[in-house]
Amino acid sequence: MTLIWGILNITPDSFSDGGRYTDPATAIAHAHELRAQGAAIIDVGGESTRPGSVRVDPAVEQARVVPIIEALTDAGIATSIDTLNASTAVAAVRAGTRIVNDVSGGLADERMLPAVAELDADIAIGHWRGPSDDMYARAQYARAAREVASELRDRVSAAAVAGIAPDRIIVDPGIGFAKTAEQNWEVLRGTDEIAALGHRVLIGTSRKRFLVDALGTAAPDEQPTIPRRDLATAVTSALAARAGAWAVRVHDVASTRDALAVVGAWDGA
Ligand code: PMM
Repeated sequence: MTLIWGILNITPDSFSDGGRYTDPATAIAHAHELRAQGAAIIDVGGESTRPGSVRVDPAVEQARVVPIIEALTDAGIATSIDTLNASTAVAAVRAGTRIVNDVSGGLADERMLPAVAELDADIAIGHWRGPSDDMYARAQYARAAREVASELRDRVSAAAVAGIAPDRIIVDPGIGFAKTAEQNWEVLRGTDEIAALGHRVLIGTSRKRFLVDALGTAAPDEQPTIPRRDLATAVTSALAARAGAWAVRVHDVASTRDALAVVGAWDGA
């Protein structure tokens, strides 16, 4: 059964939920809600990676995430830490997190992989070609799924060289990171090539721009609203589950939980 990671962005500027959970009590309440809806892991982030976002001081990032992780750990809720910074990964694991989610796969901070090797933690390695502020300039592929798998393999090797055990590694094709809409679909279509790396596969499509492009507009003046993005997310998450994803990372846990339940019924699980 594919697991659900519920997103908790404690940032003023994430693209779909920026500013909603900057108050700790609100953030903790939202995590409990995501958990009750079926999230196995709450993915806590204190720095936005949205296109064009600017970097945050790691001290600011840690001040945002550490108290939340401590509170969720005390409440028995499993978390991951969505960060590019080794120092934040270390602080989060000390506060109780068991999974480091680095969308750059250790490329943004050269201390990340050696730091994780020292910790009692898993790592999700994302496919990444450079910082968010100019990542679309790097969206050049001849065969997107194959190149993403091959570049992920390089990062998995780097993690192994740093001393991270293979069964600690999760791979993520980084949907939306240095990829055009068509390239995102091509990578999703090639999920089996990512799974062939032999690690657990995590996929995050939630509310991303390429879904809006696929939906189009129903009426000339109709904007792609959050509920429409969440429906598209539930469908892509169900398809990712069929393609072998170990987990999907989403904002709206309830809709994806229902979609995964339908997949399970179809499969006779
Ligand atoms: N996408 C975002 C942030 N973190 N982590 C993983 N592992 N995979 C992703 O695709 C991913 C991520 C950007 O989305 P957000 O701003 O809505 O959190």
